[in-house]
Amino acid sequence: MSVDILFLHAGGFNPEGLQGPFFPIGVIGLASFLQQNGYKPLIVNLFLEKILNPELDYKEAVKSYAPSVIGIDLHWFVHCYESVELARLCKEVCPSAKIVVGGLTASQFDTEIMEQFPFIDAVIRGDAEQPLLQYLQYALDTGSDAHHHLENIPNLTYCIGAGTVTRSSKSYRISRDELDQLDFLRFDLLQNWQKTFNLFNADYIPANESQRSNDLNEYYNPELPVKAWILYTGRGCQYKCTFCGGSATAFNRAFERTLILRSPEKIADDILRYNETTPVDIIYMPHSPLITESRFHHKILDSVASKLKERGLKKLTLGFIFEDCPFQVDLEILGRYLQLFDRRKSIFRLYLADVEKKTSDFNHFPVDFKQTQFLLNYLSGRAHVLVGILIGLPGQTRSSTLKMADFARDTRKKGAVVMIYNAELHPGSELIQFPEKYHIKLEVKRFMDYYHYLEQKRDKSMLYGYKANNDITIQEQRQILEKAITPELLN
Ligand code: B12
Repeated sequence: MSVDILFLHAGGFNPEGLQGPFFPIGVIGLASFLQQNGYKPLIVNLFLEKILNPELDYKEAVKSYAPSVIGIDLHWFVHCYESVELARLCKEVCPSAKIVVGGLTASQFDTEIMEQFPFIDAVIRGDAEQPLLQYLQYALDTGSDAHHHLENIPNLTYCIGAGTVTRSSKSYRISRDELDQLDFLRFDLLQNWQKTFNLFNADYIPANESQRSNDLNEYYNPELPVKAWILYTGRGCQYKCTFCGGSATAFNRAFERTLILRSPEKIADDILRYNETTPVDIIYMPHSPLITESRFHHKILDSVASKLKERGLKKLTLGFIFEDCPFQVDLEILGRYLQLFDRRKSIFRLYLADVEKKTSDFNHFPVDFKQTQFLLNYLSGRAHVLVGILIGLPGQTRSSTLKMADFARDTRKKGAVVMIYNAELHPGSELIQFPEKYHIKLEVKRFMDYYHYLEQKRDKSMLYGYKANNDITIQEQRQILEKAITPELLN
C-alpha cells in the first residue's frame, strides 16, 4: 500500500533501554488534518508492530509504503536515540523520501538535530498542522524552487544541501477554531488500531506499583482487562514547575505560547464517543481540574450531562485518570466527575515534591500541602489513588525528606499506592536552562547527551540527569522513603 505520508513511532533499537510505547496523540489529529486536505496518511507504531511480529524487518516494512514523507515523532526525551535511529534506517531504504521529525523534544533541540544528522531533512517546531501540510505540498511538488518554498513554511528548521541550518522566520500557532476541527478519534488512520488499546504503560494501569522489566511484551497484553486511552483536551500548561519539559516556560520556547484548550463542547463530544464507540474503559485526561480552572470543567460536564440526558442516561461507563500536581483542590468539580464517570474505574495520580512550602516555592509548585492532605482524605475510599513523590529536586533537605516519609506512611495507610520518582531532567525545563539559578550540576544538557545516554542504557530506570546541592543525596532520599512505604512496616 503506498501512502503520501507515513507517521512512524520508533521502538526496539535499544530494546533493553527506556521505552515509550505510545506515539503522541496529536499525531492522530495531524493525520486527520492532512486527510481532510486530500492527502493519504498512515500511522504505524513500530514498537507495537515489533511486539505483534518479532520477525518484522523494519526495512521491508517501511519500503512497502513507498511514502513521499516520513514523519517521526520525537516528543518525549526517551525517544532521542530510538527516533534518530529510525530516521537513519528510513533514509537508507527510502532515499527519496523526506524525513521530518517533530514534538516537544525535537522542538527544543531543532538546530542541534539538524547539525548532527544529515539524514533528517527537517524539524517542525511546535504546532505542526499548517507547517506539515505545507511541507507535504513542497515534497510532492518536485518542480518547484525548493529553497524558496522552505523559507515560507512556518516553524521549520531545515538545511539546504550540506549548508548551514536555517530556521524559517515565519511562525504558526494553532487557533482554537483550528484545534476544534481536528479529529483525535480517527483510529482508522492507524495500522492495527484495535491492538493499540492492548498496549499499556505499567506505570498507569493497573493502579499498582510498576514493574519495569526488559521484556518489550511487558508493554502489551492481548487480554488487557482495562483499556486506557487519551482524551485530547489541548496543548501546553500555564504553570512553571522547574523540572518539567511541558511547563509554560518549556512550551514558550518550543511553541511560542503557553496553553491552548479545545472547546468544552468538543471535549464532551469526544467523551461520549469514547464511551459509546470504542473499547476504552478509562480515559486519561490531561488538563484535569487539579490544574485547570473549574469553570472550564463545569462546562465540559454540563455538556456531557445534557448529552447523556438526550440518551436517557445518567452516567458514563468510562472511568478517568487525572495525573497532575494538585494545584487546585475544588471538591465540587471533583465530586461531579466522580458522579458522572464510573468512580470504581477512576484513578487519581498525584505528584508531590515536598512537604515544605519553601521548597515548593523554589521549584515553582503552587501547591498547598494542607489542601493536598484534605484532598487525600476526601479521595480515600472514593477512587484509586496513586501518589508519586518526586525526589532529587533542588532545595529538598534531609529534614523535609523525613517529614515526607511520615506523610508517605500515612498516605499508604489510607489505601493509596505510593511511588518514588527521580525528578527527571527534561529538555526545555527551567532546570536545564538555568542550572546556576538552582545550584545544580547538569549531567546531560545537549541533544547528543540524551542520545548517547539512551543508546547505552541497559535498564528501564528513570533518568535523573543532574546533581543538586542538597544536604542529602537522591539515593539517601530514596532509601528513607522506600523504607517508609515497605508493606511490612505498615502494621
Ligand atoms: C498526556 C501526556 C501523556 C500521556 C500520553 C499522551 C499521548 N499519547 O500523547 C501518557 C500518560 C501516556 C504519557 C506518558 C509519558 N509521558 Co507524558 N505527558 C502528557 C502531558 C500531560 C500532555 C501532553 C500534551 O499536552 N500533548 C499535546 C501536544 C503538546 O502534543 P501533541 O498534540 O500530541 O503533538 C503536537 C506536537 O508535539 C507535534 N508532534 C508530535 N508528534 C509529531 C510528529 C511529527 C512527525 C511532527 C511533524 C510533529 C509532531 O505536533 C503535534 C500537533 O501539532 C504532558 C504535559 C504537558 N504539559 O505537555 C506530559 C509530558 C509530555 N510527558 C512527559 C513524559 C516524560 C512522559 C513519559 C516518558 C513518562 C515516563 N517517564 O514514563 C511517558 C512516555 C509515554 C510513551 N511515549 O509511551 C514529559 C515530557 C518531557 C520530555 N520532553 O520528554 C511531559 C512534558 C510531562 C512531565 N513533566 O513528565 N504522557
